[in-house]
Amino acid sequence: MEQATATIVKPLPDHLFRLHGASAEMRWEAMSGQGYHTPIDRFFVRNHTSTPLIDATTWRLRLHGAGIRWPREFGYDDLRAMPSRTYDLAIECAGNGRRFYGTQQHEAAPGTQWGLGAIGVARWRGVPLKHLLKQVGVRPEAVDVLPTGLDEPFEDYGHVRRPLPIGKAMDDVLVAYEMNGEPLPPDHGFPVRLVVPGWVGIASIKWLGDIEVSTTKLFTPWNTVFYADVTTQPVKSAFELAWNAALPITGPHILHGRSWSGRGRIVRVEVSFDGGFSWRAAEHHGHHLVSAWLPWHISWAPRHVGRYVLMARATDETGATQPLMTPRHPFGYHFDAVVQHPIHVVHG
Ligand SMILES: Nc1nc2c(c(=O)[nH]1)N[C@H]1C(S)=C(S)[C@@H](COP(=O)(O)O)O[C@H]1N2
Ligand SMILES: [Mo]
Repeated sequence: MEQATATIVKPLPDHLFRLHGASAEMRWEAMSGQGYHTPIDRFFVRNHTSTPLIDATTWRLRLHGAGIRWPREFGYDDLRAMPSRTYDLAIECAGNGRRFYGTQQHEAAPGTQWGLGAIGVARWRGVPLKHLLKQVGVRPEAVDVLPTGLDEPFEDYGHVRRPLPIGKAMDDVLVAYEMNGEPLPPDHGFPVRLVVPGWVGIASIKWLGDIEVSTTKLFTPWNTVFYADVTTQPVKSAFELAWNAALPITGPHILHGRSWSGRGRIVRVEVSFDGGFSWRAAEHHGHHLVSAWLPWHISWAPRHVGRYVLMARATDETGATQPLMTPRHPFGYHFDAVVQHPIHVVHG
């Protein structure tokens, strides 16, 4: 587990992160007292290999393939000189919550044992991908758009790359060079990454170097072996509390949390303090955005000291509600069940 420090550039202090091999998970208590966005110093990192250090002055983004008319390269300054857009968007790993297949459902799934901290919301600024694609003359026969990362090849699978259908690429995908008002940090894709709203994190390719536009369906290990058949992210919720947090009996407490869905706005959040027997509506505050998250809070006066299990359940505008159990998934993606969050109420 020490390995992550060598493959990730930014500091990973223990109070902000849990390390998982080459990746680092945000501790949810690190969002407590924070604003809408996840600060860069606590945004999770998921690396297949390690963070490359790229020189923006020599870096080029190459657009090519049978699906475009005028193949060309863009430099960093070319992109920065184009009209930009700024969006608040979540990036979430498909495997976020995987640990709970084992701990809650007694059927552990293989892979990184993320709790709920493989998500972050940032303010991303960049050039809409459709804007770049229009400049290179997308042909009507274009089918897939394949972004490739400049990080080291992953095992025998080659560079990290995953095709996007042309419809999504021409819709709301951003070619981002800024995160929370700063140039992208090395760990999050400097100089340029994709941000693909609502989709699994693997779609948001970091350290972008190459985009192929094809006229046939494309296949890479990242849409056949890994992350096959996963696109949008389901509904989830988390409390801004440590696992096994201790709360004094002297209440009432205002408990904070956030809920999100890759499929639409969150419309309702309910919380249970009694194992799912009764549920109370949480209050929403702040933004109510698509493809980001909804912060909420609820007041609670515990009656006795001892162990409690907190549960939060959200519903999005498509009507999808978090179930109590997620069907088994061979790779442990898309855990959307209500998470049972243990806490202790102690003498104040
Ligand atoms: N080039 C490249 N892009 C990548 C990855 C990677 O390892 N290499 N990891 C992907 C995965 S699985 C996720 S969940 C997100 C994580 O983004 P973050 O590290 O900025 O949080 O980046 C995606 N883009
Ligand atoms: Mo991921």
